[in-house]
Amino acid sequence: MTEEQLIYKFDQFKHASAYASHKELASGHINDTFLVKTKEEPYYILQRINHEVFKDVPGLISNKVSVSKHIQNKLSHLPEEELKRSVLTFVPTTNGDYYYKDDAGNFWNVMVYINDSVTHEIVTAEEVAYEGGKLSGDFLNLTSDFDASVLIDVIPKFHDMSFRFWQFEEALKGASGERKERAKAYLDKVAGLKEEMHIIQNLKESGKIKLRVTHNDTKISNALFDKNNKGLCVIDTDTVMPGVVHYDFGDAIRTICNTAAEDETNLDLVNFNVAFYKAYKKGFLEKVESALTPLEIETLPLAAKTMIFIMALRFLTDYLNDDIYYKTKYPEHNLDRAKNQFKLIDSMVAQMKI
Ligand code: GN1
Ligand code: MG
Repeated sequence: MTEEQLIYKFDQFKHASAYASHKELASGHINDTFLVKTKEEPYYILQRINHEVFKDVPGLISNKVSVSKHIQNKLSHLPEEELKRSVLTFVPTTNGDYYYKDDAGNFWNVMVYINDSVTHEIVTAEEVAYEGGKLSGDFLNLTSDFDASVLIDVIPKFHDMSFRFWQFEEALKGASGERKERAKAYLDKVAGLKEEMHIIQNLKESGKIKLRVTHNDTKISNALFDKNNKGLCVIDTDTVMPGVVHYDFGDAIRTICNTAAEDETNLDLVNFNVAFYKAYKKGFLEKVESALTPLEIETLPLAAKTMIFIMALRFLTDYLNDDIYYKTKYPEHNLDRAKNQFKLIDSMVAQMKI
């Protein structure tokens, strides 16, 4: 895309001052994201939503805009500057929609950029784990009175274990001999964990744990911090939809407690940090404990194991499918991600005795 094309897309939205420059932010695996600097602040985030992955983009936009508005209302007592740093602000187009569909059929949306913020791909300070826990706990807390029935399922069965197993088994049937061979060492592991990895789903289906509004992609790089490690806001609310508390707790732990990046290939560097687990859990429960049942709290360690596993399974499935879902930088990238997550499970199990 040329700069001119990008500016054209950006100019469909009601931004406060003129375009100055942009750069791509390449950390997501699905969408294309750009930081757009304007002549004056605020700056903006321009994003192309991948409509191959997200089949109902207008529904997705409506989900995240209404959840943001709900949180803004709940935080309306805050001074304006603080409010703008505590929740995402979506920018409408000149016709008042919150997305623009271009002639090629791509969907775009714009958010106000939160200045002087940092993200962490890997956590190195316990305080970040604790603050991260407060952020995702507070997200659940602030959305606990949101009417989840108005939300669409942006990706049906997103964290549904049986569905992910079905996709894995289908991928295995169609995989090339070479990829199947390379994935072989992990097949027994997947089979061996199958029953345990369905426990949370079974509790959900039996109604023993309740559905609430969940973020569903709480990896730590989806949280903004200030320069003093204080949590500001959760971002990337594309997958906001009804879910269980375990999804948000588990996916955050998956990334916060990994001593390396999710695609680190030196597995000696991949270990589960128990101190960060405790710090995250403390922050999380401070914000949301009163809304949780004893059963939900009891099953949080299992949630962590389950969410690490589901990502391992999804990466492995995409590898077997010749990388049709996640962006990859080299041919074995998805397999490396899967190996990394399996190592993280081993390290967690060894230390937490789960
Ligand atoms: C994807 O695109 P990104 O990086 O926000 C994925 C998440 C995974 C994550 C792994 C819609 O998120 O479920 O946890 O990669 N999102 C979707 O890093 O599949
Ligand atoms: Mg995401």
